[in-house]
Amino acid sequence: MSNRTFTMIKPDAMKSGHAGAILDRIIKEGYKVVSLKLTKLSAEKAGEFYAVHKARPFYGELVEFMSSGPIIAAILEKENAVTSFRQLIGATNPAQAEEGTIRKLYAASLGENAIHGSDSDENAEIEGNFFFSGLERV
Ligand code: 3AN
Repeated sequence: MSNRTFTMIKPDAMKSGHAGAILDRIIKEGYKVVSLKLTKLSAEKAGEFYAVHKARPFYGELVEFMSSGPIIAAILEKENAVTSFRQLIGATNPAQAEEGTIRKLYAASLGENAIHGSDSDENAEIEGNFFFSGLERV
């Protein structure tokens, strides 16, 4: 079990001005920020990041949305990080997310759901490597 996960604050939450509140919540929940950057994905890079979803009907929409504006990417550290962070962000569909979760508080829809959290230790590693070099980690 790894103690690191990867997250992105998505373009909808950046646009609605919730990035600060979301980062504050993450830190207050005890996650240590290992890496952090503000960036904007090209459609090509967003497509690469979500390549596992290529066959899904929402892939085009997802790539367009994720390249529509700036995002904040981060690697986070806490015991049992992947599982605990998925609980903190809540269900993929904010309508089904539990009260108090980040998606319940800040996400508007299934497609535009405010925040990403890796779904496995293996993907946390792959996704963190997608955005950050060794020099960009503390
Ligand atoms: P999660 O981000 O909760 O792990 P995944 O991996 O199933 O969810 O989906 C990746 C992203 O694709 C979601 N965060 C969401 O933005 C988008 N997505 C998933 N399902 C749909 C859908 N049915 N329609 C539109 N977008 C979707």
